[in-house]
Amino acid sequence: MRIGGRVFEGPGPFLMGVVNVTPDSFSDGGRFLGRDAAVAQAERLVSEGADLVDVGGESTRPGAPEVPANVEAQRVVPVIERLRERGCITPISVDTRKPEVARAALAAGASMVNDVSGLADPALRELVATSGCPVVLMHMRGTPADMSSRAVYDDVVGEVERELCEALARATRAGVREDRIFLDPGLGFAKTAEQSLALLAELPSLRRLGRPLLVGPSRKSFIGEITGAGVKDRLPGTLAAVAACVLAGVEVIRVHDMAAARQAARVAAAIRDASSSSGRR
Ligand code: PMM
Repeated sequence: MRIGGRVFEGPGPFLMGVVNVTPDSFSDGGRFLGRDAAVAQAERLVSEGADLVDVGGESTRPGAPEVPANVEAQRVVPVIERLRERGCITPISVDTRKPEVARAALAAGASMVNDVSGLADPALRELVATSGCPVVLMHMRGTPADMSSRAVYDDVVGEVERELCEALARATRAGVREDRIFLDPGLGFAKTAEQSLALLAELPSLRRLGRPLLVGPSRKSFIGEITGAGVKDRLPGTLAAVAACVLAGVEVIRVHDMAAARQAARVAAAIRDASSSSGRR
């Protein structure tokens, strides 16, 4: 798959670094709200091995209020512009649910849309279809404001698979090319810790949908529920989840702590590749 100026080939894993230009993200809220701090963080992620940088201007933590499109665009667009001015050639995705924000970000130099609502907005579907940019369709139910009350499933893996399949069909009916789509089970979005763990355990079943997977386990609350660690202390748990993603064949993993995740992903990939090339049963 081509994203911006880069072709992503082979099993990966490719790592997407997170830059939240928000006052209130659960993982790093307020740390990178100023343009220069956000640009410096993006450049640090790239120097530590990020294959992609994901810039977002709206917190999607449970219960977060919606941010007006103009405020969100004012947060992300100057960061993307500045990164491009400074010669950043790493592809940038914009983490947004809103067509106005996506349009402005793509014009400023972003190459991909990462939508936690799975292109629920028809205007965003149309924009992605006409621009031809790659897109991440993530699974969620409801919105960040009400998703916690919607984490009710009989069979979380089967239902997430079916709802991602519906999102994929909606997107392609609107003209989005199927070969431009990544799918993401949305760990922690309308999922309890137990449900996120079931999805991580059964990632290979999402491969039946025939699209590359992107997964974001970094610092998520399921790690806190298992270990009791606060958000700032979840790196070891995050690395265990990164390794699980790699061994399950996930193509792109979204993380905050790039250098550590890069090392964990490299070792897990070496284990994965050693087992498939050993020839023993
Ligand atoms: N998680 C967050 C935000 N955006 N996008 C995708 N595709 N997948 C995710 O799991 C995801 C996301 C929430 O985490 P953050 O507040 O640290 O960005």
